[in-house]
Amino acid sequence: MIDLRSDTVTRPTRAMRQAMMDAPVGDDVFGEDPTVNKLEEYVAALLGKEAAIYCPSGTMTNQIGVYVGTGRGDEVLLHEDAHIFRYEAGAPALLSGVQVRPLPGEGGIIAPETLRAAVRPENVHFPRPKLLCLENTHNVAGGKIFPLEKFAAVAAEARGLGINVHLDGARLFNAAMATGLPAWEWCEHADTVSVCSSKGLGAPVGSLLAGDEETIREARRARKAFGGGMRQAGVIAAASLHAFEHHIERLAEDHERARKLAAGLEKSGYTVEPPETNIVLVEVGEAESFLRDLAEHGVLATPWGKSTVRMCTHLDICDEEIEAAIEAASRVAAVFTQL
Ligand code: TLP
Repeated sequence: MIDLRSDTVTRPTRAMRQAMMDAPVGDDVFGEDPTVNKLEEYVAALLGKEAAIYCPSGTMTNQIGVYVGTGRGDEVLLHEDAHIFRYEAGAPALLSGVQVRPLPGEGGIIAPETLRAAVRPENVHFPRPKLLCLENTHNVAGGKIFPLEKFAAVAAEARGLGINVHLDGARLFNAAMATGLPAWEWCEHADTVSVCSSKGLGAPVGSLLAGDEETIREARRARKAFGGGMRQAGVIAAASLHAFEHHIERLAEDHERARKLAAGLEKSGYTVEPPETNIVLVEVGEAESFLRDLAEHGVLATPWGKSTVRMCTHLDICDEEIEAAIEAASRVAAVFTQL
């Protein structure tokens, strides 16, 4: 099967498994795992932040970001298609007791004026707006990049309004590779940043939350309370460290393959948005039946609405598989046009 459902489906490479085998370990709840400590320092430096904390998932790093950036009853402003709003099981309400305020915006981008209009003044009736969550690249929008100037502008607006900024950077390095800008340039405009090693970077597990030292100290308490304190976690942290050290540059290959895939699908008659990174959104008529037929031709993708499917390129997809996926989709299209 050619698995384009997500860039989370990758399996650890041989070199990554070797790094896991060789990792020195200790009890990370005691702060004694040398591999976890090294990973946290490495990622903090990569993002230009004072400190970082290693967690099992991007959901956990996002939710700890929400928790440390708010108090009970506060309001979190985010895009209506944000992962934190759509795909994290209601965790802001469940874990932090906050209200979320979804905002509109083309391509996952929130404009400064949209934020300004949504923020209400101090009044006994209103929740206090405390945190703005931004996402780069934007998953639901199809791996769209949040352009740096627009990101800086809305973050500056938030700061002017006394609102902290959290960046869901599950695919921040895709944005960095696609633009040629270093990841820390976006992070400068955020108080907390979540990055994942388990998406395009190809690790089996692991995300980090970065911020200033005081915030990350608080995040350590939250991680323990949320059940994310791990012991000899160096075994898995080694995979993440390997991913950050060796798999960032190669994201450019995924982007190139996404462009090839989009071009091939378009040639076969599908409507495709030109991808900016590694996510391709395809209009297919009826998503469910298309996916069933596509699977019969050996290709998996994800439904992304009634008539849209998502295909992701990643570490485990090579050029031949892109060709084969295009061929499979064109066969499905041919059957459609015969009906
Ligand atoms: N995204 C997954 C699904 O949950 C939709 C995927 O297949 O794309 N932020 C963003 C922007 C994400 O795309 C994801 C995962 C997460 C956070 C959560 O990461 P995990 O799965 O590690 O909790």
